[in-house]
Amino acid sequence: LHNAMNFDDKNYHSYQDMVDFMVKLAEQKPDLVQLLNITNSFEGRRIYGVRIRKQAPIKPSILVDAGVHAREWIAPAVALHMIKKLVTSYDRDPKITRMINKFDWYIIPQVNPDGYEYSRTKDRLWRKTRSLNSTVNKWCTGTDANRNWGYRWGEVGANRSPCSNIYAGSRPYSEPEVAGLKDFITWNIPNLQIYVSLHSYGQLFLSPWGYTMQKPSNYWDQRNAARAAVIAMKNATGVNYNFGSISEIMYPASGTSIDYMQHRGVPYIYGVELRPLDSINGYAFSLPPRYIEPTGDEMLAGLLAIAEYAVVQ
Ligand code: ING
Ligand code: ZN
Repeated sequence: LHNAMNFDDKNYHSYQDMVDFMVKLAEQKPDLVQLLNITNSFEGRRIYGVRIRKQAPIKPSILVDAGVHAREWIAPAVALHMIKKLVTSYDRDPKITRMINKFDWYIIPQVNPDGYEYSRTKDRLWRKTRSLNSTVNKWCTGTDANRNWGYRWGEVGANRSPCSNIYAGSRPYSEPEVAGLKDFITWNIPNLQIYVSLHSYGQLFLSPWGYTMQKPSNYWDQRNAARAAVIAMKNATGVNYNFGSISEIMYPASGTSIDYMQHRGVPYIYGVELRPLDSINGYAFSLPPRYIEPTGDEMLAGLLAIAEYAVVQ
């Protein structure tokens, strides 16, 4: 890849291609894009992200992560599409320019590269990390990276068996990907205002809590921001998204990054289930590449609406 602007963001890519894009982009646009070295995966891959910031001083932050679950390919593809669109639209699109001037954007498109490569080459429906387990079930590999966070770890909607697809891990932060991401956020992302974790599928905006049916005190504020996002998404492409708390409209789940961020006091937190709506057309996790652009465009419109809402509050 000689020019990051030639990156084909309308197709799915190997992890190495994603990294090449981010490295090249940061090289070509140093005043707008900085490469972030997050941590290393279990198998030793380096996990990168980008920060989109137009000059100091430090502003409030937005964090987007994707790829937590290996088989949900649309999530990293959408994150990469958004990176490219944000960068190419700066000083062209007034809304995007304004929100880059108001926030520092941290986007980490692939936080589970081991699982992703395994899904690409061995088992398309792989979900977890690829860490080796040392218990009696040591022939079962991997931990659910969205059950491995330390707040209310392993309480509900998580499993203690390494053979489960929702295995919580041997202890909180047993996964280097999760521990490294948590440390990076703690030490390197100041004043985090908006956190969005991209998953698929179901077309849902999910807010805390996952571990309980109870609603956090800022539930209605989060709900109002999500309503603005859902309207913006509909205006962008005609798509329909629904909103609710994780435990309420999906299923109880503890040890998620969403609950961790809520516990830390981040004001706007969403787990997003991207397209498709359901599996009746047979796509499920294998959404054809022609959907990357509209799914990315509507997600960016939703994010910009949340950012706008947070600025006004
Ligand atoms: N669903 C999520 C899961 O981890 C979720 C639900 C999403 C929970 C975001 C918390 C945050 O089970 C998928 N599709 O993985
Ligand atoms: Zn997921």
